[in-house]
Amino acid sequence: MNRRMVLRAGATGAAVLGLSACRILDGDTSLRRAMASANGLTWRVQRALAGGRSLAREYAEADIRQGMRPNGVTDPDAADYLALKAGGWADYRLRVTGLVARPLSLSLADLRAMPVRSQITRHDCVEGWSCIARWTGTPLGLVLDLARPLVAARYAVFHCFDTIERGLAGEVKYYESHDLIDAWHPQTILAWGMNGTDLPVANGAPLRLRVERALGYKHAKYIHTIELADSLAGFGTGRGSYWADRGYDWYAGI
Ligand SMILES: Nc1nc2c(c(=O)[nH]1)N[C@H]1C(S)=C(S)[C@@H](COP(=O)(O)O)O[C@H]1N2
Ligand SMILES: [Mo]
Repeated sequence: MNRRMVLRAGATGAAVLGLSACRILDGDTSLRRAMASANGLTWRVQRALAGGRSLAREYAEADIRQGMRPNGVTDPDAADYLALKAGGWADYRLRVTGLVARPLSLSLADLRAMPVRSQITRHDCVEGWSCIARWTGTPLGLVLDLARPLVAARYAVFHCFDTIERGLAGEVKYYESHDLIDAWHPQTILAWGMNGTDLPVANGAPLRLRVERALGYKHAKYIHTIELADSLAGFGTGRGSYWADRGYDWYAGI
């Protein structure tokens, strides 16, 4: 691309961000198709250049200057979620299913007994705000090692308790997905702790994902199941996440 094309592409991007993003990306517009192909390109270029192992910046304790701002769903009202919450998460189980040799059902105690990773990172929401917080949890790669994904597995799909949308077609549950490079990335953790305490409900209790080189919406909160799959076609409308189904980038790398 020459300089003018880059500038024009940048201006288009800025205009899109300035508008209410969900609305303009509704439907199968040419803008949406252009953004989808740019997204695929970023994914491939990132993987080719960095190989997927480069780390997101980590910060010092003194950089945590405010509480972690909750966003999206902050208080799920699903009956199964409320029952587990009332029981102090004693009956909570994380299920790992799909294309795995050994399906898992892990309690929070099981997860906490595994090696722990703690990291201070910056969360960037597509709506234009950031927060630095300490996240503590179990590396996702270690959990997947236990489940032994089959060779056909290409994606990890995260199923969440919360209803993000209610409409004529019924309830829509939040879901997300990642490729297996991000799933095994050293900073990708299933977090059960935040800023030195148990993960609050507003921020995804009892278990939420941190995948530090991706935008905020890729960090699924309220996870109950991780499903290994060979394609994203069978989930939602097939683009890999609640927000990707509504026109946002699936990869959303930063
Ligand atoms: N299950 C679920 N996960 C979610 C969301 C949500 O609404 N439901 N919102 C996403 C968005 S847009 C952001 S910015 C972050 C917010 O995380 P926080 O509440 O800890 O700030 O969670 C992401 N993960
Ligand atoms: Mo977000």
